[in-house]
Amino acid sequence: IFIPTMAIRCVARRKTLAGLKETSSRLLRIRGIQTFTLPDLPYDYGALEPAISGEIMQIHHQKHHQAYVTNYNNALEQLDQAVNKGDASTVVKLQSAIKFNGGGHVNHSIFWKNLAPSSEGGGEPPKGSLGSAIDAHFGSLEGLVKKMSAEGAAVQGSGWVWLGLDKELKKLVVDTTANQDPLVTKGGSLVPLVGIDVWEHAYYLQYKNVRPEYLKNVWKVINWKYASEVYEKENN
Ligand code: MN3
Repeated sequence: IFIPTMAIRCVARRKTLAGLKETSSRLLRIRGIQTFTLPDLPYDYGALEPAISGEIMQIHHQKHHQAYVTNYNNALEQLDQAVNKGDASTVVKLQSAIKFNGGGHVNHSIFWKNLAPSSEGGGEPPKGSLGSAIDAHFGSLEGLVKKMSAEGAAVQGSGWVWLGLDKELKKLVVDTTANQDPLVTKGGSLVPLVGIDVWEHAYYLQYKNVRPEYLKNVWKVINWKYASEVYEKENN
């Protein structure tokens, strides 16, 4: 009599557990976690040559950026589960992976738009209000390029150098960030106009350890038209 009762209890408990699992996964599907996808490049991998090689662009986009997207989505899925379980400690633990991989996705999505083949206007100096603002803040475009190249070369380890607009102060700023920190980590009113990736993976295959040489050539494919559009939209 004892043994069958145990067996029935076990089956009943298993059913309840299975039921719970099913319910929670259905809830997850209903809530539908928003995932991110790798954006297409607006040009061919080889289109930025000779400034940036096709090999660098392909690996940078398909491997590096894809890894940030994949790891960001994984971290967000884990965050969703931790929040649902009320696991406060795991929620906090996930923050660094979210900042790093989410920042990597945000920054690279901007970076691809900051570049353009010279046949499509890459390297052509900015006109209009951004051009005037650059002259007013940095003396000339040459002055800005010199400043950003020097600050980008001086970033220790991996990071980014940025031209940004401070929306509150209505002025242009040059700043750097470490790792994959987006510009907004330096101030909530900062909007990125041009971000240059100074991680080794952005230049090493072509320029080896000579980061200043990469920073000299990258300006030949900077998309000032895109930066001008963002500036005109945000500077109001
Ligand atoms: Mn990169």
